Amino acid sequence: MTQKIPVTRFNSILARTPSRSITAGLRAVDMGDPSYEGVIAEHRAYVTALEAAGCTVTVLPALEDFPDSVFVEDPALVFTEGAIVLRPGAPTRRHEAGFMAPVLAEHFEMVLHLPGTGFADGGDILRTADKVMIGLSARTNAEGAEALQGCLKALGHASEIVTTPKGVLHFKSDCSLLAEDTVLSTARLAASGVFGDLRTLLVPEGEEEAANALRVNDVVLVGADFPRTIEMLMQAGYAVVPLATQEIRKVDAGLSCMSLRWFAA
Ligand code: CIR
Repeated sequence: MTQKIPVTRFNSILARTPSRSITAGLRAVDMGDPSYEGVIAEHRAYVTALEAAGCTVTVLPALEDFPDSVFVEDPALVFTEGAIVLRPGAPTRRHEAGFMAPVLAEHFEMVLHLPGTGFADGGDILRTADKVMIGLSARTNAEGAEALQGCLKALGHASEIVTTPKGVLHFKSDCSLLAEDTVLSTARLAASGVFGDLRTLLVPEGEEEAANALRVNDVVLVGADFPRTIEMLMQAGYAVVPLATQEIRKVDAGLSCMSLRWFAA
C-alpha cells in the first residue's frame, strides 16, 4: 500500500530570480515602486528559508520582459502526479506560461495544458488534504476554473470552485493551509463558510496580508511585519520563520506566490 504524503510535505521547489522590471509590477494600489535590490534580498532570504526547510530549490533565470515573472505560482500548478500549465488572467502575464512549460517538462513526466480559452491563476488555488479549491477572482474565470477541474481529475484530484472576496487579488491572498486540518484565513474569507469542517485560525484585524503564509514541512513562513499573527501561530505551536516582505508587498505579493512546490516521490 502506498503511504499518503501529507499536503504540507515538499522536497522540490521552482522559483525565479526577480527581474529588474519588477519595479513595474502590477499592483492594485500604488504605494510606490518596490526597490529591485530590496526584492532581490527578500527573494534570497525566501529561497534560503525553503532550503533550510528541507527542499531542493531550482532558481530559474530572470525574465526581464515580464515584470511579475518572479511570481511563479500563478502560471502553473504542480503535484506529485504531474503539472498543469495555466493561463494567467492578467494580459501582461499571459506569456509567462509559455516559459514555464519547458521547465515543467524537465521535472514532470505528465504536463497538462489548461484547455480552452478561460483563465486561471495559481494564486487562486488552495490545496487541502482532500481537494483542490479553485477561487473565482478577477484573474480566474468560470471557464478557466471548469477547464482546470478536468485537468485536476486527470491527475486524480477532486476539486471545488469557490469565490474570492470582492477586491481581493487572489483566493490565496486571503488564506493558506497550516496543517492537514487547519487553514489560516482572513475573517472576511472565513465568513463566507468556504472552509466547511476545516479548523480555521483568523489573522488579527489589520494583518489581513499575513493570511498568505506558507507551510513547508515543519515550518510556516510568515511576513515579518505581522507580529500579532506570528504570536498567534507560535502560541498555537507552529514553528514560525518570519521573512521580510516589505518590497514585494508593494506589488501585491505574499509568500506563496514566489514558488511552485511539490513532493517528488
Ligand atoms: C500580480 O498582480 O499578478 C502580481 N503583482 C502579484 C502576484 C501575486 N501572486 C500570488 O499571490 N500568487
